[in-house]
Parts: sequence; C-alpha cells; structure tokens
Amino acid sequence: MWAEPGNGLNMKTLWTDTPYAAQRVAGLFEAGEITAAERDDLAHFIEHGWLVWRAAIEPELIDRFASDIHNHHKYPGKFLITDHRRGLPNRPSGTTPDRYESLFDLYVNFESSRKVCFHPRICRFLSLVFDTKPVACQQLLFQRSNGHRVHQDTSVVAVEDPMLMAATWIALEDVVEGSGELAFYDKSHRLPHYLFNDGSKRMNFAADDQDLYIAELDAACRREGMAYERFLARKGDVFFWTADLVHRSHPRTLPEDTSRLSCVTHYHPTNTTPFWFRHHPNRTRVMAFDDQGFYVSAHYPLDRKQRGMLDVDSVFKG
Ligand SMILES: O=C(O)CCC(=O)C(=O)O
Ligand SMILES: [Fe+2]
Repeated sequence: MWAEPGNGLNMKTLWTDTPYAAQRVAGLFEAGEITAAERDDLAHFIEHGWLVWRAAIEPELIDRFASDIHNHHKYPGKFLITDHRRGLPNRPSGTTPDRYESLFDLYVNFESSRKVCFHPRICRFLSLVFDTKPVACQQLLFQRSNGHRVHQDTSVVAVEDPMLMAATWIALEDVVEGSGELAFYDKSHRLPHYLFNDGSKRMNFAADDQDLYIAELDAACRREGMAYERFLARKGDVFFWTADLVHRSHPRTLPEDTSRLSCVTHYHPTNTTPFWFRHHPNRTRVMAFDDQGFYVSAHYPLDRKQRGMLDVDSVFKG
C-alpha cells in the first residue's frame, strides 16, 4: 500500500533527503568545508538518489580482495555462504570453492574487504551524507548475479530508522552485458513510501505479497517516467545509492554461472542501529576500522580481542 505523497511518516531522514539539501550543499561549499567535486557529487546524489565513481578503488586492492574471495574455502566454517545450487538456506562455508554462491559480511574476516568498503574516499563521502562516520551493517559478495527482482533496500535491509541508510556496489571485475548487471530507476528514491501489511517499510516474507510489491513498485516508476538505467561497471567503479532507490539485477541473458564479481555494502550513520539489535543482544558489538568507520554483523560474534578469523554463527538460521 502506498502512503500519501509527501507523507514522511515521521521518520528520520538523511539531510540529503530534506527540502533544504541543495541549500546546505551550497553553504558547505561556500564555507570551504567541501571541494567543488564533493559539491557536485552531493548534488547528484541528492537529485538522482545515486552516484557513480569510475575507477575509484585501486586495482591492487581489488585484486587482493578477489584473491581472498577465491581462497575462502581454505578456511571452512569461517564464512556464511548461500546454497543456491541446492536451493537450500545459507550455511557455513565448506572446503569446496563454488563461484555460484554469494558470501556475507566478508569485512569481518578479510582485511582486504574492510580496506575496500572503508576506502577513505568512500568514508569521506558517506560521512558527508550521514554527518557521522559510516557503520557497515551488511555486506554481500556476489560471484555472479543473484537475479534480484525490483526492490528498495528498505524492504530487506532493516535499520531502526529505515531511511538512515546508503549502500555501495563495487565492481571487482569488468561487468559483462547480459550477466545480470545492476539496474535502477533514476530519481526513484522520491516515490511515496510503500507500506507493508504491518504498516512498516520492512517486508515480511511470510505475511506480505512480494509479487504485488514488485509489480506496484515497477509500475510506479514507469508511470512517473523514471529512466531505467543499467550500470555496466568496470573494475574499481563504485555505485552509491540511497535507502529507497528502486533497483534490481537486470534479467540475465548469459549462462547462469556467468561471473559478476561485485561487492555490496550497506551502511547507516552512528545515530541508528540495525533492526536485529532489538532481538539479538549478543550481536550488538560495534567494531571500529582504523579511524574510517565501524562495522556490525548479525552473522558473527564480534570480539574486540579478535585474533585471526572468527567462526560464522548467524542469528538468521534457516
Ligand atoms: O547486485 C545486484 O544485482 C543487486 C544487489 C542488491 O540489490 C543488493 O544487494 O541490495
Ligand atoms: Fe538491493
């Protein structure tokens, strides 16, 4: 069900989603607090709900991360992995590599992942958008496209204040057309709020009609004449998007196992918490990474005295 246009449901929003956002960008620039490039990036992000940086991450760093990913099977039990091949729930990783599957929260056990998702350029931009350092709260490493249908991340990545969220999609290799490339509707972050049966922006897979949500969201974007764009990323490119930008994996035309190595990280500011904090008090530890940002995880018992890799133990079973 759609909320009335303009009804913000009394939710907190990022300043970039407020009516005075453009004015604030101008003020920050005049005060010398942001560069001209940052001014233009913020203005684009505010107006369009997304932003692309070409070749923003150093290739050596990307290669280090890709190599860690390709060797994750040397550390069985240390990673949470999908089981799409067998159509089974996520499970701890095993000893056999399979480039069909996705991996969660690699920032916990791989420094290379932390260096990518907390790249100083990324953290600087997110700190401007959030007015705090970023907290990475969920990361998904795709070895191929998972064929996600049309959605807004507020429906699946639950933060206590749903609109206080942004994400990055980082290409770890050049994306081949037809491999299920990331696609999105330009300016769709300004649609009215879509409310599920319980009145929230969180979809409950048992109670809500996912097909209806997808159909209504897609129809709304088309009705508004929003441009549908595909992101043909090259290695090292970064795509940012706001909480409510409508996106999907473009339908794949190449074989199902076509590689599309890419890393999605969701972040929120420090003045909110992931929704799971309510229900899992043993998964609320916040870890700092250098002085760039923080990370949390529903899938690991984080420990400030961590030595070596942690065993995966997700609170989301089955
Ligand atoms: O990478 C894709 O094709 C979509 C990923 C996505 O929607 C997400 O991780 O939020
Ligand atoms: Fe998404």
